[in-house]
Amino acid sequence: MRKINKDQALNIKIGLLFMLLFTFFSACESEKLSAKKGISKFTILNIVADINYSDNTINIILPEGTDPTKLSPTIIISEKATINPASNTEQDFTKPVTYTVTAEDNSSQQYVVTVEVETNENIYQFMHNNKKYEIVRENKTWIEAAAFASQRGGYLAEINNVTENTTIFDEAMSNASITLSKTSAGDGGGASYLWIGGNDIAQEGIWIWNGNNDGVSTQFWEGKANGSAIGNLYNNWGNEPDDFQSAQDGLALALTQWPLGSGHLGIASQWNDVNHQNNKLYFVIEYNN
Ligand SMILES: [Ca+2]
Ligand SMILES: [Ca+2]
Ligand SMILES: [Ca+2]
Repeated sequence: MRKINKDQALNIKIGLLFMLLFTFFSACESEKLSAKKGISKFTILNIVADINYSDNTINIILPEGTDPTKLSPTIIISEKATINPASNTEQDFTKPVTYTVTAEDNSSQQYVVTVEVETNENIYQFMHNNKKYEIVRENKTWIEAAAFASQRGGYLAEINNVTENTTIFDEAMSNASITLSKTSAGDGGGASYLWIGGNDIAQEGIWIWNGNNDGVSTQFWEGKANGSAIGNLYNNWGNEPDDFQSAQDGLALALTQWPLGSGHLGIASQWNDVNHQNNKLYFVIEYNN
């Protein structure tokens, strides 16, 4: 048996003491580590999600028109926990996204987030020339329709050429499920129309494109039916505008001939000026990319 001297014995004792102290403090430390790994709030675009704590799922319904592919949720989690993916980072929510919250003690909990985007059954969408258009089957005055378009990030369509006019007309008649009688204008010969982005509200006979009603506009026509195009801009008037009863300041694309029956003032797909306040018509929204 090897003998140890006093100094060696002391060193061993000190070593043991340090080991004991280390173990003691480590135990204290692990007792203090938090196991909390909750999500207390999950919001996207200021809309608060439903959090189901029994199965750790999170569901949120976003307004129609929201693009689910690029959303950055703001997430509030337990103190001292971390989350992956991080709060305020963009995710594609086309499919459910799994978030992992890791507590301070390194335990973790997964949460599956499902985003649903509401659909507006009154809106028919189509593409033309790489631009998105919508035909909205809701009855609105010209001003209301422009506000609706603007709120969605678009504007009442500004028709710049015959192809655009024909495409919108064809989509409206063939694909947009429009009941013609629901979007007719009494002062437009009883025919059916869609609002597009022109008006002469500010000054009679000065026809401008201003489909989001923001005051920034381009004049495309001056005068009545015998007037003239401005800047060679496209127009597709029937035997119009006539400012009938001095009260027609909204631009409408006809879906039928007018007056109904005779059609001597215009044919389907041509434009007419109709009363922009009394008529509540369906409308066409155009979006810039
Ligand atoms: Ca256009
Ligand atoms: Ca007018
Ligand atoms: Ca008219």
